[in-house]
Amino acid sequence: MATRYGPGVALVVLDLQNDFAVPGGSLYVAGGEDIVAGVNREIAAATSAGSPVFYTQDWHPPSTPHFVTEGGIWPPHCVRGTPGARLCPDLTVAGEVIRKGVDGHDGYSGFSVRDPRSGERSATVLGERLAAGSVRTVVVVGLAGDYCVLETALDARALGLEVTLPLELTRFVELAEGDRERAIARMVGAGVRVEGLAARGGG
Ligand code: VGL
Ligand code: ZN
Repeated sequence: MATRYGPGVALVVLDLQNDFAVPGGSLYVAGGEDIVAGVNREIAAATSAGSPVFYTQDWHPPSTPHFVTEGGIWPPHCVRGTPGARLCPDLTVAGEVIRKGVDGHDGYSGFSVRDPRSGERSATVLGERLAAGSVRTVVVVGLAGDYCVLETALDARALGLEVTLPLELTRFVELAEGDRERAIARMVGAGVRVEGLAARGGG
C-alpha cells in the first residue's frame, strides 16, 4: 500500500497508557492492548516518510473533579507519576509527548483542556506544533474512540484539518451502549475519514 504519510501529514497517538490499555488498568478500555502493534507499524510508516508523530498522555493530579471521587464520572486513572500513567511499554515513542489533564483540567481533546470549575478552555501546544509544521492532515489513533479520539478528531476538523481515523487502531469505552456508534456517526458527520466502517459489520 502506498504510504499515507509525507510532508503535511502528522500522526497523533492518543493516550496509549497502562491504565487504559492494559487489562486490569483502572480505566481499562477493552482490547486496548491489541492495537499497540498496529500503532507501532503506523508510527514506523509515518517516521520513515518524514511525518511527525505526536503523543498525548492523560496526566491527572491525585484528586480532580474528573474523578468520581470528586463528582466526576471516571475512576481515578493516569495519576501523574504512577505506573498507570506511563505510556505502554511496548509503544514506540518517536515524537513529542503532550500531557493533558494537568492541574485538574479535564478535556479529552489533544488540542485543548478545560477547567472543570469555570468551564474555560485553553489550548495545548498541539495546534501550534501542527501549524508550525504546515500540517494539513492528521491521522488519529489510540484511546479512547468515544472520548479522546472523538474530541481530538472533531477539534482537528474545526481547525480545518483533514482527519483520518483507522478504526482498527482505536477502541471504545462504551460507558453507555451505543456510544461507539454515536461517536463514529459524529465523526463521519464532521467529515472525518473513518476507515474500516464496512469491514466492521453491524457489531
Ligand atoms: C479519556 C476517559 C477519561 C480519554 C481520558 O483520553 O479518552 N477517557 N480520561
Ligand atoms: Zn482522564
